[in-house]
Amino acid sequence: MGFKKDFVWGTATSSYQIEGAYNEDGRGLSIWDVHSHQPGNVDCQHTGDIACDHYHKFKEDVLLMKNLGIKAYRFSLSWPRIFPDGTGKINEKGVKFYSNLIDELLKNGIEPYITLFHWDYPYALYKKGGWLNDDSVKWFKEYAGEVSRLYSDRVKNFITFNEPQCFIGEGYLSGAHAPGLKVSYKDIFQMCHNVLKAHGAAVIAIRENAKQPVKIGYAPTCSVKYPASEKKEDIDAARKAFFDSYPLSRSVMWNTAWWSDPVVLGHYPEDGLEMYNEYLPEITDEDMKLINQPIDFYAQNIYNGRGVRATSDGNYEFTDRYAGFPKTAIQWPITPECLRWGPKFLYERYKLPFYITENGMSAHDVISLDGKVHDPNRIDFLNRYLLELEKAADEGADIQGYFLWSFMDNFEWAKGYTDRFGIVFVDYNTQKRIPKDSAYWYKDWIEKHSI
Ligand code: IFM
Repeated sequence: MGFKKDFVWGTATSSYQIEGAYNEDGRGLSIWDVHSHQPGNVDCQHTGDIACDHYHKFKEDVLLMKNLGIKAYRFSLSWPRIFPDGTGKINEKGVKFYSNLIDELLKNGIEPYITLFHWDYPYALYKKGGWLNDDSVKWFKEYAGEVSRLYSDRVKNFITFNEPQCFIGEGYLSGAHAPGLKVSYKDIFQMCHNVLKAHGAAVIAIRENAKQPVKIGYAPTCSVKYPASEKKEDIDAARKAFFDSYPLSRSVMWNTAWWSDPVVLGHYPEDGLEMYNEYLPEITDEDMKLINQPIDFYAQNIYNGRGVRATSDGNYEFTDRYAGFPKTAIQWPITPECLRWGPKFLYERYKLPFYITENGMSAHDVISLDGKVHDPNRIDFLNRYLLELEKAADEGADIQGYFLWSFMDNFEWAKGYTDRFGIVFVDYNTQKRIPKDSAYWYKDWIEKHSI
């Protein structure tokens, strides 16, 4: 069976990580500009001021994508580039930039997938309380409606949020990401609820303003729980572990069900409601109706996972990673099984057409003496992961597409430019792009798996 004939083979990036031009053409500040300019927040005091200079080099980048056989491109919009103050007055030059990018993609036969929010929150709105302010729902709705009005004549696929787990968990609980705060659980759960409401409001606004039928999705992240064996009891244990709500002691924001059940099923998971009860805001039926807007696809960013086995008392435990367990340069474990079991479990639960909206690895890439960038570890990673994804498709999950993270090396948030996730190497001194061996491998893979 394998992948569908019209499977969407893409790559992904995000605005702050690649665009640069942080203060050009009327762009407003985002919380990441302010955060990265504050000494001590990002490795080596790197900032996204210039990044990959994609703002100026987008035509070259799109051409490179085309030459590498990439069929679809998932990118995010910088909200403050369009609305410098987050709401109100629109920045025409910012609007034009994305319009030109979309035209360039379409001209080169590449399908655009827009993500509305990938973490670069307008600083002006942050100063008004950001996600903690109940008006944040209305602000995001205004932005989403405008994006739809501006681009839905040419763009058919929209994603509301990228990884709410991270921008709330890392931004406001661990403080590792912008805006670098550690707030109370009460505030955290209020923000979660507002983000989910903002998702629903955005879905409504996108549809209301769409110039043609559009497809709308949502892209959270997770750590997949996969079974330690093919035994039924281990599979059941892994499924349960995957969707169980995390206790407060365990990186609580990394919940899968907490972030996705309300969106797709219309309710928060019971175990979470019980565990977090004392910190929860008022949750009304009207809120849940808003959050539970029909969406067209479910997306998930998946990088790794954890093995789970059933225990004799009917519970489960995590399997140990053996000494020398493979890992990427950023120290994430390499667990290809997550691309089989993650999509299977998620499809089974949410029953929506499914996309992998991010997957890939960071490696210690260098330009070799022959002028090329050899990244055999990334090729091996991609090969193993995609073979597992194919198994999920064979086993019945309706998988529509895969977006490799990332098209090119970029600003890896608190790690600055020290980690390279791209299949295209970026020399930050010269802004030269060099496709790595993995880019040619992916090209070949796409060719073999397309009609
Ligand atoms: O670079 C990030 C991306 O912005 C969100 N998902 C994970 C990637 C790698 O850390």
